[in-house]
Amino acid sequence: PRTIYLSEYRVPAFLVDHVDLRFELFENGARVHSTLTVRRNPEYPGVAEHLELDGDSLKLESVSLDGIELGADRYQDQGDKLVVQAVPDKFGLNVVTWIEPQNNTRLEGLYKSSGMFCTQCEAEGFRCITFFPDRPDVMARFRTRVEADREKYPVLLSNGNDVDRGELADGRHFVTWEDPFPKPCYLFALVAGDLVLKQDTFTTCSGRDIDLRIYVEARNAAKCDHAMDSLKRSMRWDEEVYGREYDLDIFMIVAVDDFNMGAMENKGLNIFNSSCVLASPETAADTAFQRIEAIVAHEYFHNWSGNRVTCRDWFQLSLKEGFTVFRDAGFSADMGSPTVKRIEDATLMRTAQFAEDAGPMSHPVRPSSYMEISNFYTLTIYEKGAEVVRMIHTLLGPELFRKGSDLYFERHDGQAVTTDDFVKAMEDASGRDLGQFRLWYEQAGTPLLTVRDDFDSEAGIYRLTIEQAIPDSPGQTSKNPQHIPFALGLLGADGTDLPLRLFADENDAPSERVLELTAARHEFEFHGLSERPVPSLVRGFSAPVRVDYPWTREQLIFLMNHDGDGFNRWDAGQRLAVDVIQALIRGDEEGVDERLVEAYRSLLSDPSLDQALVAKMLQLPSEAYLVELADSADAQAIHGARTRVLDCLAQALRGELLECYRRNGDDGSYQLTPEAIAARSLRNTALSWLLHIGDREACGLAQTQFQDAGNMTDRMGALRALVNSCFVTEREAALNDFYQCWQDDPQVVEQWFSVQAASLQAGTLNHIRELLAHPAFDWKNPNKVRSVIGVFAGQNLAQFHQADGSGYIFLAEQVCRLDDSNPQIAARLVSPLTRWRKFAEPYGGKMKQALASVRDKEGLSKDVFEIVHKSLK
Ligand code: B3K
Ligand code: ZN
Repeated sequence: PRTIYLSEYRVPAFLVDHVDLRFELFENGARVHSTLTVRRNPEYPGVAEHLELDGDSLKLESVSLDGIELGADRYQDQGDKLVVQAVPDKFGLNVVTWIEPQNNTRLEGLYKSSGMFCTQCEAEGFRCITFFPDRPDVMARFRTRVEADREKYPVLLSNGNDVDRGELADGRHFVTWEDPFPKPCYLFALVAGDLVLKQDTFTTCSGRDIDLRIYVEARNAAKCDHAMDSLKRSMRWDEEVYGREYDLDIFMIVAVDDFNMGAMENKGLNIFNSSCVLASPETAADTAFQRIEAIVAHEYFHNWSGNRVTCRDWFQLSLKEGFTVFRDAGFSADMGSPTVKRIEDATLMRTAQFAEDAGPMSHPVRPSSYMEISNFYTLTIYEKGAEVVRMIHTLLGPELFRKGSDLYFERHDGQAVTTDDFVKAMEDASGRDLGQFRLWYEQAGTPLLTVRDDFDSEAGIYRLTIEQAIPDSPGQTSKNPQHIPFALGLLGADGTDLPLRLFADENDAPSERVLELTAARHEFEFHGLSERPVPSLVRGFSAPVRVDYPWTREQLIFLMNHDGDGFNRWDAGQRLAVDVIQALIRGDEEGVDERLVEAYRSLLSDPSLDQALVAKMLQLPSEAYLVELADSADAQAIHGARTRVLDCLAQALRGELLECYRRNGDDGSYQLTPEAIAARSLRNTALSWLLHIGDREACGLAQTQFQDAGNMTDRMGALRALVNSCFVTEREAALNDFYQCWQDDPQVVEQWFSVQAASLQAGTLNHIRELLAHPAFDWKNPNKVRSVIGVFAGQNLAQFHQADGSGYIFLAEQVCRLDDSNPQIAARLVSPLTRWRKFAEPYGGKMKQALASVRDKEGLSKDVFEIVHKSLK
């Protein structure tokens, strides 16, 4: 496969002003009639004689230019390209193609999911529908006529407004849609199916009534309320916080079962993975409710950050994704607990994005090359991209940031632009120089900040030195220092924040500062201090960096109790737990430090603390995070040490846990407030810890909770605790019961698969093989594949990393199998193996072998090829 470089970017030779599409949908295929209004791009350097259109898996039926059918000598069908020779400056081009959606297992382009037709075009799926300049900087107005059997497909949808509909012969009908906004073809969408409609209205800030529609299969009709509420809240929030009003008269969401990712922001017609839109308290857990709210918002926000202003080329993907993730994070923070949201985002960054950034697929937020763009929908593009925007927000402050975003939307409305255009708008609106800051887009790798301090008690001066270093990454060495906002607080002995005086005579000094690091080494002095302070570093995770500072355990406990920054209180607890677990792994300590137990005891027994924060603080650092922190990870040792800490905490705090369980009992109502979510989280954490140590009484509590739960969070909490306990009969009974009860609901069955795939019981791999043979498992459905294979390989450290390599061989087999039908899913699934360098022997070597077996498969897709080859290099 060929590598594509950013440096090769050229403006398109031809522009398309208008696209007229007609889809004839049948059971054995679909005929696509496309008429393009084409003209030469005046900005194209040189003269292009031929028009080149992209295509993939198309059967070409005819080509006409200005109404005259062309003979085969006038064009070449090269499979991935249609070249039309010697075209005039302006012309109409009509192309008819035949495609087979019913056989499309890649789920890119037009395909079928549970009997309905649907599309996924981003990034390069439109070329699987018809020949077209499939690149985001070609923006056209689309008119789409969909024709299908009326009985089978009563609902026919596309982007924009429906402008015409009618009956056709043979029981067929059509609907015509027109989208007034020019858009790149990756935002095109079509749906045809037998769907029910949930409707609502939203009145915009300027008083326009928008028709909100969620289309789902009839059996899901009762599961749309949460998505609809989330949509209305997002629309209001975007008006209030960003001044962005919705622009069409209709906004549609369609739920489909077979979808490669979460959802897609097609103009006016968002298509969602069912699991990211459908929810009821009985069938979806709190995490699902929160995820749905965030994804509905994310896709909606794309209407401005992505659709009205789009990407010039796919190297600029983070322009829309990073910014939109930043926007949805702000929304979620405002809808719930900002501290908890920050903890969740930082956890994802530190656990998974840092790992990606230190691994073989490490790439900058704006990459400079790729083989398969689908592989670049990564944590770096999305989450690190959002952190980069967040740092701009921190450096500019909220008012100037808003000025910058207003300028960006105004200046680039209707255009396809670059991350640099975004930064430029921020600079122009604020007057700040973000020249060095741009390195965040260009350099890969996670900066490491080494922080050291000393206190001059005589002079009352506290000195902080901060050094930054950015590790080498594939294709990038000796990097330059980046511009890092470093939020700092200093705590006095009584636990309060001290004033941060940068000069001896500074009056009214603030108690928190954002220091701006720009050099490889900085030294800061804080004056007028009567005692050595305890530093609170990178408050709120003000930059996506690692911090090395020699905290003592006493200092960490002090910060856990007193830090004025909720995020850093949590962080101190994590660091303390990590320190204790690592000491056990190294064998430096025999038992679990009593101070950790006491710290957890205070968390559990003080109801005056913010319970949402406590619920997060009680979660021990994950195994994945411990792997990420290790130089050479011994998977079983990590699992063993973490388990020992859990055992010890649960044994020592049995009374407190039971009390916490009772105090946080279910009051029968299901609310999604931070308090209610925290209460459910606390009672289920208490339950799982108690079952972890085989507590009989807790087993009874879990069984009762499992039976009586009024919501899925509690039912699943009880099931998970039982599945990971030693109570064999009880756990088998609960699993069977659960399946009997929910077998007709695919999304609940997925949760049932996942809880088993994540099981800590020995022999889980054999059980996984049984699950793959279960009648409810479906190789063609990405959610099922993820819920079994993805969860096992990605979240079950101890069972996946078997010393004999059986987990790796298993994964390699499944990746090869999936690569033939759905390369995108195969490429995602292989990723745990790409971390082989991180693992100690015998793990690392055996992971590498498994990866090599994937590399040697015949007819490997471009998707998997790129990942496997880069990881073995
Ligand atoms: N933009 C889509 C992702 C498309 C992925 C294509 N492989 C969803 C989102 O980020 O909103
Ligand atoms: Zn997105």
